[in-house]
Amino acid sequence: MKKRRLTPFILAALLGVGGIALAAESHDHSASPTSASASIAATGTVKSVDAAKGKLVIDHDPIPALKWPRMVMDFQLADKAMASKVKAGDQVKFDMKEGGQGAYVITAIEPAP
Ligand SMILES: [Cu+2]
Repeated sequence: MKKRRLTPFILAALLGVGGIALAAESHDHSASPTSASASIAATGTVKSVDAAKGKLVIDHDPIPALKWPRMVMDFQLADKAMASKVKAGDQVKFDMKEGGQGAYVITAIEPAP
């Protein structure tokens, strides 16, 4: 009886340690939506481009990783020069990551084929 009670506890302890080690090692290719450094791929249609501010308004498709429905929202470009790659009306593929305070930064963007 005592052994049966102990085993799950030990297993849980081992799994806990293993989980921490995994999280620390997998940040480069983690798909976790809660990780601040995770890049999230998305698609949508450019509504407007503000090249001076490096901002885009995109009508983006649903993003399951973030549980976002389709919506129109602002995105900051990681580099203002990226604004020249797209124009209003373009279908685009882009990568973004959380930039803090609910803002999202586009790190890569290209017209969708
Ligand atoms: Cu959105």
